[in-house]
Amino acid sequence: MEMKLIVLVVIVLVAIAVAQLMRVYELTSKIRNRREEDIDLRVNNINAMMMIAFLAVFFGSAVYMLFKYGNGMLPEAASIHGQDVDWLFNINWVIVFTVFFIVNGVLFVFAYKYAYDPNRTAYYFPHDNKLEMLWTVVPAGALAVIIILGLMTWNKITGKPSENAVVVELYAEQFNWTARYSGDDNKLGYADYKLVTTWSANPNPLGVITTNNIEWRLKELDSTINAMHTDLAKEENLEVVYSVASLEKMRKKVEKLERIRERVALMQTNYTDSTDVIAADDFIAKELFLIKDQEYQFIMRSRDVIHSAYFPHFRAQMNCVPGQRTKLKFTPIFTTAEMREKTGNPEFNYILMCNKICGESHSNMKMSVVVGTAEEFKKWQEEGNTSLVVASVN
Ligand SMILES: [Cu+2]
Repeated sequence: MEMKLIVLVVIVLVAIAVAQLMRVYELTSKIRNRREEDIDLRVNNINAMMMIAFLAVFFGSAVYMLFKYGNGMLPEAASIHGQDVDWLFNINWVIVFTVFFIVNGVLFVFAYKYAYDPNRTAYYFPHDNKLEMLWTVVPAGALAVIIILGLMTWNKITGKPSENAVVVELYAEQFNWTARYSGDDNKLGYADYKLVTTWSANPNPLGVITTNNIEWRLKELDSTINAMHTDLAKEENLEVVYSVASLEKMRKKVEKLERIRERVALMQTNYTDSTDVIAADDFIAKELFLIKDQEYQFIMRSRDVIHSAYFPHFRAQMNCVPGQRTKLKFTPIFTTAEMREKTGNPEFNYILMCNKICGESHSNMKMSVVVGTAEEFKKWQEEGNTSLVVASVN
């Protein structure tokens, strides 16, 4: 604390000293009958030279960093559209660096070249329509090219998938991912957050809709609602005393659960055994196994807050929003083994990360991703890495 105070006092005193020095300088200038902007030629030329010196250091360090870090930290893109994204990035870099070197070069060279010279007067140049047109149209054209190319690539990522695309759901929650494969029918069973339960009797963490899950959810809701009514009845009989606040909270919660129960009961009349069939072959996994050269259509859902599914090596990212289904597609083109060879890193693994700060363990929200052949996928499945979503039905 004391140290901080001393530092603060020193800073304030230095500021006052600098202000006073400037004041002294101004006063002496006045006495010598010189204006503030009157600088002798020698100092002026030193300043001009410094412009060139600065430019050399500035460009030198930019080029140095370009070579040292320019390659980026990600290996070659491992998806079809990922290669397009990298190409687009490179085009942007070419434009950005060209403009950067031209504009800054001209800025500092001119500052040097046109430094004050007592034998030269300024050229009067108020306006030029051609010049105005040129520096409006050229940047606008360059931006249009960047935007149109970007939109074309974006549509490739988010557009309609081909008929061969395999549908996989990525379910995000604080703080993990679950992958749900759509199975042989390539159709994901319906899901509804109102059916989400981790009740041990019949867990349904993804809220998948089946007649059985609806039945179990109703049982769970009934049991919770009844228990709460029992508690409220005890309070009415003066067996227990709750604070006004907690009583209000309990009443609100019961009302909410009853509303949910009503809607779940409605689902029971709307859904028949045919919905069970769609969900019956869905299977989930805590690791994402993808087949090389197979197109995938990912459907993202979130249970709680906004997350973001980020596959750095496939150059793919999409937000996962509660109450919404967001989509993204890509085709992996290198297996994990091939990528290990490419990167020269035998430990290399693909990864899915959360790219929205979603809570305290956000940084742990990852899922390992493996790319292999169709045979390897089958083997992976047989090794028991997956489980049916409706396994607990029977
Ligand atoms: Cu997250």
